[in-house]
Amino acid sequence: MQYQAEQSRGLAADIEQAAQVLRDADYVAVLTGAGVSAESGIATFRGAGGLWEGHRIEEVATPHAFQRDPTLVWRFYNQRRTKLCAVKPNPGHHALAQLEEQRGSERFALITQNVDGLHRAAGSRHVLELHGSLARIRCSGCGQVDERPPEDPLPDLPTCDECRALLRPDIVWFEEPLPEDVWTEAAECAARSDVFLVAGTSAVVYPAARLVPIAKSAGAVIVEINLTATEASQWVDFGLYGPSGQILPRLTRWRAAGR
Ligand code: BV8
Ligand code: ZN
Repeated sequence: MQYQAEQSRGLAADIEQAAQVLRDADYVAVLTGAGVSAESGIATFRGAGGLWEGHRIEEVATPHAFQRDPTLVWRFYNQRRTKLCAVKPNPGHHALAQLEEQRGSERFALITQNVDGLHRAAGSRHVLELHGSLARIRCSGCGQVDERPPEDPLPDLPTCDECRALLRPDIVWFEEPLPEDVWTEAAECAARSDVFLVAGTSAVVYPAARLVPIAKSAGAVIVEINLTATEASQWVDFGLYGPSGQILPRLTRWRAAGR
């Protein structure tokens, strides 16, 4: 227990120090990944030994997969949309929404790799969704994008009302470019941050993972919140290791005595 106590005393002191740096920051940017939704019950990508809800990524999350077997891909995405109906934001999502509330969205940016919409559901407003959203679909013919909340069931092969072409999830698959405007804004926010939080991501997917060195080389203090060290850890100043649903509320709510 002694070591455990020491470890938690170390963590408490690290959270306190990081929270002070965060409170004094001019501009804060945050990059989140699947780990911040884990405590809401959503499977992460690499937790299951490379299988994702029983599928290999190449089978369900690339343009070729969609060309090869659109029914399989839609079954996979409809299954994830259905799961979203039963999950809700956890204290980590709420902590980041409150941080934006406290700081104002002109001094804060939330950049997420997640497609589950839980940051918006928790009240975050300035959210840059690098990889799209399960709540939107896009026509593979005319490009029309529509909100289709996960509560709206979609058939196995939904088609466009305008041009009859096959609809696809408005998601960035592997080997597809990120939306230019979203990526550009995310890189600008990282480059102007003086504190950059990186939470719940293994930092293996590019170009999202590049936001950490972009922030670092612009002089930001990097704070990692994760269960373990990651590919981003080489740039980290404060490593806060534990569940993000417990650490983020402590990090954003901490107040020095008398303040
Ligand atoms: C691009 C949508 C170029 C899908 C996603 C060959 C050809 C082309 C490109 C490539 C190539 N080889 C490699 C690449 C680049 C590729 C890439 O990076 N591959 C990786 C796998 C090596 N990138 C791309 O393809 C990107 N596009 O490069 O285009 C281009 C340019 C011009 C023209 C044409 C092409 C597109 C990448 C986007 C892919 N789409 N999502 C969907 O969701 O359905 S990415 C997918 O991975 C999710 O968005 C996910 O968020 C993201 C990253 O994963 P993480 O979020 O980090 O999740 P992971 O499970 O890995 O980790 C979870 C972490 O949480 C862990 O660290 C764990 O410890 C922690 N954790 C768990 N529980 C908790 C916790 N932490 C705290 N608390 C907890 N409770
Ligand atoms: Zn269309």
